[in-house]
Amino acid sequence: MKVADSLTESQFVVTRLTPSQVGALGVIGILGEKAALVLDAHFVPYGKSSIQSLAVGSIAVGDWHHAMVASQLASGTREGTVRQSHEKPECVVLVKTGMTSWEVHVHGGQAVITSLLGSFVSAGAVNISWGEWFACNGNNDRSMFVREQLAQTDGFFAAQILTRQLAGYFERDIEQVQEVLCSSRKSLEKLKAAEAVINRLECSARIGMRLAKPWHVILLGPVNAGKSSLLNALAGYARSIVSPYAGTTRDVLETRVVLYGWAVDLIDTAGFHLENNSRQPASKIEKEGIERALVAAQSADLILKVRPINEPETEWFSLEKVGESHPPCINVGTKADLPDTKQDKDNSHSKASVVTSARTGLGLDELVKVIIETLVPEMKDQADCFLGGVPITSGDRDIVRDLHQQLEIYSRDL
Ligand SMILES: Nc1nc2c(ncn2[C@@H]2O[C@H](COP(=O)(O)OP(=O)(O)OP(=O)(O)O)[C@@H](O)[C@H]2O)c(=O)[nH]1
Ligand SMILES: [Mg+2]
Repeated sequence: MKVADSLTESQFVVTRLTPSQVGALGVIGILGEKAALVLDAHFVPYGKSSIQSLAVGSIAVGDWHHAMVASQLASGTREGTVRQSHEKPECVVLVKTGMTSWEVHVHGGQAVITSLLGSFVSAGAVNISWGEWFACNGNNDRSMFVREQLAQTDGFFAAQILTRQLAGYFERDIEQVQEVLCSSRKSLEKLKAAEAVINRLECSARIGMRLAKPWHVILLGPVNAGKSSLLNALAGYARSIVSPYAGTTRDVLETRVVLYGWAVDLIDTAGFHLENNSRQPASKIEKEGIERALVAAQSADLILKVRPINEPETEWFSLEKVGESHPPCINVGTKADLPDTKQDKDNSHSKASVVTSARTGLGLDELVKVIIETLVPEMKDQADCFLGGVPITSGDRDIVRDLHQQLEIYSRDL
């Protein structure tokens, strides 16, 4: 990585370039004349190479000794110092990225990265955020935004789309259209090619504008319908409490999963009781839970309306309760493994878009497929729309809108 043009050489800064969670690898960046002194005090390269002889762009592998710097820097002597640390050294890779800038690559444990950062800070370096580091690193606002989104995103597809934007796919698409508009020789063929690019960009904008935001999918249904069991089956672990007692779930409970490569927050809710059910009225706490479920449903992207298919159908809940413009809804039948206790089995099945069993796994793949097709219909309808540039900011969308208008004018002159 090239280091900050606008950070001056007299500055001495250090930053953690990898996410702050535990990861396989940790990378820290250091800039400043004093960096070499600190590195020399801690780092013992394998083989003959010393860090003084390293050329820009080359690497050295060696041991990092944690407890060295203070005494060496204080005495100002580097040569001939006996390395006295009793701690086990870490194997690190040192990269010289510029005349006074470096990266240290180490395993991703928290303690070792904190220790490395601390070594530079105690020698006078300022610990800056990775955002500040990249902002000074010749990155424009858009690429900073992409990097920030990449750090937040969970799903494979969102990460893939963002990585393509970092590689300049959007800019290339825009240049292609601008070339057509600026060319002195107009042609229908060029117009069609440019229109195809703009169509693709417009098609992908809805998703592009919310890549770091997971989808919210809420499960609503009567008590004991199997909502929590279904959520657990989709998540792959026992996230929600399941029991044969009606009214087990009381609160709104969110669980992050990745379905078909998209980050989804599944939201479990308190079950509805039949209205005027004197045998099983909802308690005060359950009523509060149901209220919360309805509020959460208003801002969800998708409702799963869950109902056990082995029981007689009752009109327990109407979507109008969520609001006039409620999110799209999928009817999900549950407990398909149980014997049918009612007459009209075919009718019951046909009313459910997807029939599932949390116990046997029946229908779960189909349900995931239907969920993603409903949330991201673009994947099915125009599969190539995420393969190139994707507008990810309102500024990007304005550029696309403006080019669309210019293409319309261009087409009138043909
Ligand atoms: N046989 C069978 N039983 C199921 C299935 N799904 C849920 N159950 C059972 O149905 C009962 C209720 O399941 P829950 O998942 O707690 O239902 P819920 O809709 O979350 O219930 P509340 O939280 O009370 O609203 C439990 O005894 C489950 O074991 C299924 O697919 N097959
Ligand atoms: Mg429940």
